[in-house]
Amino acid sequence: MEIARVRLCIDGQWIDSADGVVREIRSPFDNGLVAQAAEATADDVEQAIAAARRAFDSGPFPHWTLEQRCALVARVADLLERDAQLIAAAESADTAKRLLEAEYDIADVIAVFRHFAALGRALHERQVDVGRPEIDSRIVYEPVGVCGLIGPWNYPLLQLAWKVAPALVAGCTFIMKPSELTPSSAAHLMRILMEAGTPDGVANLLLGAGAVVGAPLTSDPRIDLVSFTGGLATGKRIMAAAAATVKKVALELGGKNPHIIFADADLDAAIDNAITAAFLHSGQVCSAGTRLLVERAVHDQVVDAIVERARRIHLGGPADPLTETGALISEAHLVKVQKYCLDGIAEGAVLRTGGQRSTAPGLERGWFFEPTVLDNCNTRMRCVQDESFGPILTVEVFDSEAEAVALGNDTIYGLSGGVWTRDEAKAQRVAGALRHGTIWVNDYGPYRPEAEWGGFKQSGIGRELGVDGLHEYLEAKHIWRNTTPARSGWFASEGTTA
Ligand code: TXE
Repeated sequence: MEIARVRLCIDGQWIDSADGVVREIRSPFDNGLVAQAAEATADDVEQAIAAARRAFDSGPFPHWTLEQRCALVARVADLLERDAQLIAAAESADTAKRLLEAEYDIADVIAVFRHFAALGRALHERQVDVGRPEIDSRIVYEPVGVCGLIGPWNYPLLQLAWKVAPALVAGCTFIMKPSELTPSSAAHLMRILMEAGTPDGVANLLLGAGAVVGAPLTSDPRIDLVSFTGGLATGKRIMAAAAATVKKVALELGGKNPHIIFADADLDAAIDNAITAAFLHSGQVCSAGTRLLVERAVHDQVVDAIVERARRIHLGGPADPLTETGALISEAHLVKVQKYCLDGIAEGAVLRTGGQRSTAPGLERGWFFEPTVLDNCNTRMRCVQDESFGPILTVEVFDSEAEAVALGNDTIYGLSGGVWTRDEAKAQRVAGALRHGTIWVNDYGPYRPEAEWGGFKQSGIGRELGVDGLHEYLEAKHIWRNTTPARSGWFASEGTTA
């Protein structure tokens, strides 16, 4: 296989890093080399921030009309469609997710660009009726400015697309930094942005470690907004760093998502969805349904069925047509997932299946972890409270609707949750009472570019997608124009001043 060379792109130029250092990107499936990525230095970061600032302050882009920007974003969607296969293959190689899954993800990326192009066309200034005919009072929308867009490794291009597409429609300039583990698809996006006609400096690509490349994007005074998807600990650091210059922050920090099954549910569908919710992409999904809350009366039936099916999930590499889910992203992540499992058992959880690294034939060199079910859990356990981001499903039982809601909300996170019941009124009550950003009723997992995505509580700040996902990148400005200027008359008139 040809080893891809991934470079930085600053001010319209593809470059190696200032000191020529390269990071090896290795497949989580077999540790084989899949790409070599330029590792940006502090000097490269400086150049990129300066380029994005220049492009915003004095380049041609700020003079583009909204219609032109939307046309650009629509062109990007077309080009992504043309190269979808190539990009999916690159992303599958970096992440070791099966090719089919990567293809779905790229289709979603394209849909995101199309959504924001259409949404932008519908963006209008707003007239405010102040009750005085001589006053023209308008709310207009302007770009926030220069943005630092920092992405994770689980859905590398999709998570960046949620940021890049609205930033462009809004008229912002930006520096994107994908995870250092998965840089390849972002480089394809950068190539396409340039081909679509994005002016130099508007979009810039930096690659490399969070501490050296990501951190300056969160503290540099020339950056106006930082949008970040990743872990809670990093999110807190970013928010603190951004505070020094009061940057706008948009944070998506994962979740610990309750998946509630009542005894009156369609159990066949609920069990099947519970398995997908927990083990899709080996649990490396911010909205994974990793906390199963099951009504006591059906606990044994539900958990036995999940355990039996979890044992049969086919782990494999990206090219294996039998693969149902793949490897964890890295050895370090595997160690962390294993620890959550062991800690859970030490705290009293009952291991029903899985619980260890899989070294089945063909998987020995990869970071595979067996789909795991921990029964007899409670909210005091770390494996229930912390996001393990691995294929670990924890099970808690409840006896009443109130208890299900209380358990579902007993988490610092608030990203998503699911509820299964045939009782419509109960479903509505529970959906209303759960403090999470997305609730699925008798379903789990679908999201739409047209619908806002984001978290309550410590799952983050702000929303991506939908309408709000564009407004993150816009400043609302109120322009008040008096068509018949007159004296204010507040202070004493000339005739009466001393
Ligand atoms: O994420 P990090 P990690 C969760 C999941 C996972 C945990 C840690 O629970 O186990 O996070 O994963 C960049 N300033 N999620 O360590 O560190 C980094 O280079 C600026 C949830 O991989 O958050 C990468 O580009 N940037 C999640 C990005 O932040 C910094 C998806 C994410 O890395 C930085 C992934 C810094 N100081 C993990 N430090 C979700 N919400 O979907 C790191 N980065």
